[in-house]
Amino acid sequence: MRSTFQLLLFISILLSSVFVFGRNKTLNIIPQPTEQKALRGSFPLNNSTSIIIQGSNKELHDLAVFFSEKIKLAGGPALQIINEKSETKKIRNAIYFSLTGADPALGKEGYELEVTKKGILLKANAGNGIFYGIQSLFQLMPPEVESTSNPSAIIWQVQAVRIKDTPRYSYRGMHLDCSRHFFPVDFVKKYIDLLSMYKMNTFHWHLTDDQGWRIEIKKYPKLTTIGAIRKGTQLAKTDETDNKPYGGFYSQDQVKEVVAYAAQRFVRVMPEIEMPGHSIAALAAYPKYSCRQVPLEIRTNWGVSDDVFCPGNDSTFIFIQDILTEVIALFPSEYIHVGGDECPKSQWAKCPKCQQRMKTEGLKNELELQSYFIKRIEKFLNEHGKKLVGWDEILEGGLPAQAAVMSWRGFEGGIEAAKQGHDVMMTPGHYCYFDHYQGDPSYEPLAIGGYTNLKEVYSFEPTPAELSPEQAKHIIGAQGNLWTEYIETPEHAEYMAYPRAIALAEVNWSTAKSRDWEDFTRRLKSHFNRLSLKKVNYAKSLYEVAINTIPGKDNKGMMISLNSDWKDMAIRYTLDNSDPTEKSLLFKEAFSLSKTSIAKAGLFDNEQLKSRISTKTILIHKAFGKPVTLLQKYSPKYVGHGDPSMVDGQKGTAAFRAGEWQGYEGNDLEQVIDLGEPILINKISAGFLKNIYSWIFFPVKVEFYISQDGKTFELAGTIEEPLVKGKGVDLKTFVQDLQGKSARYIKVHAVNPGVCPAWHEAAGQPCWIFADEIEVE
Ligand code: TNX
Repeated sequence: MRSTFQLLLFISILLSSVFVFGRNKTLNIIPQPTEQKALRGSFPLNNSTSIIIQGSNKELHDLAVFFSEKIKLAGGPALQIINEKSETKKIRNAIYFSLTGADPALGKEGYELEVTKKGILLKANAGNGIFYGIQSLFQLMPPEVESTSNPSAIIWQVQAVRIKDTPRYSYRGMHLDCSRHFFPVDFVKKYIDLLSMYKMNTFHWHLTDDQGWRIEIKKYPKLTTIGAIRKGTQLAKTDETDNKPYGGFYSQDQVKEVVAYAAQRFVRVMPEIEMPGHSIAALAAYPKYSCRQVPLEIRTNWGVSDDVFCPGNDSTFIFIQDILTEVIALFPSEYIHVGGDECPKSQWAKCPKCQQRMKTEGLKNELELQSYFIKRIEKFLNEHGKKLVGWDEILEGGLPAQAAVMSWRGFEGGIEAAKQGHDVMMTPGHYCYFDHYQGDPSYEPLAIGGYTNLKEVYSFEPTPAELSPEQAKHIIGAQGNLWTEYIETPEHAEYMAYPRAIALAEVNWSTAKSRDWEDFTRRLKSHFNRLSLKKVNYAKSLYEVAINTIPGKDNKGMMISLNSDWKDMAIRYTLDNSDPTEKSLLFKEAFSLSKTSIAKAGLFDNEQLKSRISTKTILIHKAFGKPVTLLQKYSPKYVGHGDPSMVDGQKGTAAFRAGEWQGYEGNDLEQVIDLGEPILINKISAGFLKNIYSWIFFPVKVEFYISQDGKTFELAGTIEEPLVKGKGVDLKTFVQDLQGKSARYIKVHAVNPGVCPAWHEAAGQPCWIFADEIEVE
């Protein structure tokens, strides 16, 4: 009896949990609201639906216009806006926006939303909350609300739901570097619009750097007539330049337009004017504010310059303050970002005026001089009602009293600043640098380096556990950074920012407890549809299929394996260099190959290709999958595919971080392969990469040996490769002809050049050699 009862109880608990779970699965809002409950049915929108706003509140009226315009633009019904004084009026076929009655605990940005079959009630304590409620409403509507092309046959309705929502952090930012590459106003607006859709509230506009000054300053016109145009741009990762003049800047009118557009979306625009470093563009226009006071050219390549603003000279501060005066007038943001990062002190150490300044101010070293610089600027900003924000280098030599710190070199700077009682925006490189690769670099466009995939962004916890609750309050939020050295176009910028910015939006808004990767990706799938309709060039890298070779059963030979994180979708592949379709072979388990083939694979959801197509040539040769003995060890930084990497059939490409290459730092590659039995060998070859810019050289010598017993080896040939001065990238296969000699063992010894030559920027540092495959035919 008792057990039957328990069973029934168990089943009913199970059913109820399935029911709740199932219901939640119908809601796709990102970022995940604090509390939400799906209700039955939906609220239909039609031409007689009205938006009723409380009283004659101008802000609410503007929000109602914003809401109705977007629906109209998407081809939806034209909603009427009615000013309604009485707050108790019954809602019938109406959407009610109200600034009274919301839970005060929701603060300025929170909101309460109830959508039933009969009507919609959206309450908040301020316009910010109403705006975020509106964003949730859009996400409860068909995705076509993001379209601008009048889609037909859409049933315009809003899913019924009850929501109470408020953000975890008050600072939710995205940054865009418009100096390294310039982005047109229309794109900047689209970028801001996207931020606001995901309830982010800060656009960090990086307007000046060594490669271009991008904001009109009326008092100093040369900042843009000279400072906005560079002679050329570095080509990929080389020392070469395209020699094409490159420029662009925002006029003050355009800045105002962007600021107003953002304000309408409750996004603050925080400008960044870089100082004392990263200031070559300004100094090229006005060299007298540098220590050396010699003519300078705007940088055409990336990196850090030794010439920086001279704090020994009072006129430098007058110049900067004049600039900031115009900036302050343009940006209502309480925060003004002054950079402060990566400022070499070598010129200051040599500059008599700087040394004099240090004496009169009693500064012990150049770090304190940097701190003096930032503090002096902070004083000026504070006097004008603004707060200074700087990268975490502003901690060095002492933080200014009120400054907020953006922690980018990891968490440490942020932790230290929070302990000192300063507000902190967390933006550690590993999680927040969207200029990093987000997928296998062999398929991705060239990026600055690093690797930060969507899942890593989603796993980011901005508040370090070691802070006390009081200190933790100073972590005011997180930001994604988009540095654009290698990002030239709006399409590419969108590709790098999305969907990673969406993951970060949820990190910033939703409770840490509610974060759930599976559920996030489920919701994200529906957002991809919205992004497509909005013509956002988002990356599909998360769906990529990895093509690999793995050791076979009992460690014998190697098999081909195809992998993806998406168990509910199908991997289909071909081996004949054709693109896979919904009819191609379905991957079930690792398989073997008898001849060299080009494998292509894609991820399919209901017959639809979701991913980019992955391609890999698998080389099948006589050493493929044979046991290897490593006489010298590769670096843990570039392991390739581990010990069997040289015989796993996989070649590398120029993308040296892609994981195919095995790297040796300062030492040689030396490996013995056991072919299992004596065989006739025609050729042995070994593939290497050169990328001198990245300290990777060809071996100076490759020796090929053969042996019958694996103990005594006979030298079968040597190939020498003189080290020539240059900066190129190249791949080379070193081939040794053996003319049918018989052997069971082979040994390859590739000799590392040792240390980088005198002409190299890393002279004296260990050279790398990179190898991908040893082939035997
Ligand atoms: C470091 S982040 C920089 C930028 C570069 C970026 C590239 C920071 C404060 N400084 O100047 O663009 O790395 O990832």
